[in-house]
Amino acid sequence: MRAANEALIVIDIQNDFCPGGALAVAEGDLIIPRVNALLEQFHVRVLTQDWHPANHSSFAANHPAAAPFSMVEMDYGPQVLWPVHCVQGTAGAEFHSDLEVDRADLIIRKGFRPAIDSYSGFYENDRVTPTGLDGYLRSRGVTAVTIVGLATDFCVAYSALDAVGHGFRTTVLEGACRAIDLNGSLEDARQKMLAAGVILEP
Ligand code: VGL
Ligand code: ZN
Repeated sequence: MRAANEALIVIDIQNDFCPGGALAVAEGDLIIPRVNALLEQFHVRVLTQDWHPANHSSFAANHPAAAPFSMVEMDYGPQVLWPVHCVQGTAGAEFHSDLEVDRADLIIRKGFRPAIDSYSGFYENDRVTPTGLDGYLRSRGVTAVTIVGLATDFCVAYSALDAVGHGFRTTVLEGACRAIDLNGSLEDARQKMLAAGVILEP
């Protein structure tokens, strides 16, 4: 087992991010056996779940004439417009059936405010609205986090940058993640994580 001060944070292993899903990440399902094994090794285990209302502002379908994967300017800055995904209560928003969800201590849902997207498990994309994860980890005595899941260049990277910014020793296991890789976003995210002091391990 890992030390009691270490948490595993598993990002968004949901049907819509796996092959066949609405915003499928290539090989997204291949990481699940390793993630299940990791869940056995940590005392503190958190899952995040992308959880959008149907009228969510990150969906291209909710912007007239906007194409999926185009950019838009929100009140809080630039935002990618995504295909409709992870709508609350739908099969696409459920965790992949192979993920050992029962091993989780806490499930953090994010992206439920129609006007703000939320990539990070810690903060919404306005960078000021917290999810409560920081307080949960601190109250359980966590000082180091290991982050895995989908997608490396969006929700994993944003979560890792927030974690390291809040003083957690932060490791991303890249082999237990898969990326969307939109216009070089994977390499961009890797460089930002390295510059911020996130430890990238295979
Ligand atoms: C994600 C795009 C939109 C992710 C979530 O989990 O990386 N990406 N919503
Ligand atoms: Zn989303």
